[in-house]
Amino acid sequence: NQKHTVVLIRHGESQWNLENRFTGWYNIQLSSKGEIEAAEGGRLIHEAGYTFDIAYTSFLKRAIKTCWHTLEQTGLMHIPIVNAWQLNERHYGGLTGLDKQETVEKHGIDQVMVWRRSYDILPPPVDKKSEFYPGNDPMYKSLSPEELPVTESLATTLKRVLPYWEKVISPEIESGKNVLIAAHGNSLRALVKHLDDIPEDVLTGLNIPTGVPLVYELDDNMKVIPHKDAIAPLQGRYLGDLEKVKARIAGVAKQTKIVFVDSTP
Ligand code: DG2
Repeated sequence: NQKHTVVLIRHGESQWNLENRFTGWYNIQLSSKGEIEAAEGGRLIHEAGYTFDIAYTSFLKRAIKTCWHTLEQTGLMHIPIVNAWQLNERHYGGLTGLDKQETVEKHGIDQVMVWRRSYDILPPPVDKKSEFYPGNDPMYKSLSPEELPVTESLATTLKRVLPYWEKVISPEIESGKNVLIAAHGNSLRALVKHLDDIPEDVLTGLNIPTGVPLVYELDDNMKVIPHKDAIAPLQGRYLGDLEKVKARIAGVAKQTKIVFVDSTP
């Protein structure tokens, strides 16, 4: 069986990841640490000997910059880069810009975890007059009104990520091309739900770290060939020191900590 390779990478730490704010479609830049993480991710890919014919990324600069760093480190800055809004982060609706921990203090950890990790519950919508509504951003002028989100759950994110994977990216892989995808925490969670066939309740516990390459080998039927070093529920493998990767996964989960209120008088 012929093998295909696709490498996924979540962008390096963004300025709003650092400030712990809900980001979604907000076009924030990488933090200086994020720039380093992205370059480090690219270096790991290069050391592991992977190469690419084409790269896909979102419309958002944190993923685009990560894609550039990866291609720079792998000596592949000449290959085509396709920008797809369909790979954007899930739109965080009315939560965009809010501090994640302050939102826990205001609405409680259960509500915030529903907004962050439930499969199909939508965060409150963004006001269409807000700067955070993509319809007010010329960058999205080619999108039809139905394509412009006011909020998205993982399920609605999957409804744009999956058709893009199936119609555009997957045929390129099947034709023999090696593909890099530089995207986001939740657009990648949507994609690996499909690749690894992860049930909704298991997906809730899945966090993807910033700037760590995630490599998938696929057979001719585009089915994932499980790797022995994969961290469940994923079947693809992260590059780099697995203990460090696990610590970074835990860091994503810890962005919203449980708050214990001291009620002693
Ligand atoms: C984060 C993910 O997206 O946040 O939108 O805040 O990958 O673009 O930094 P990214 C955001 P969580 O779903 O982990 O809260």
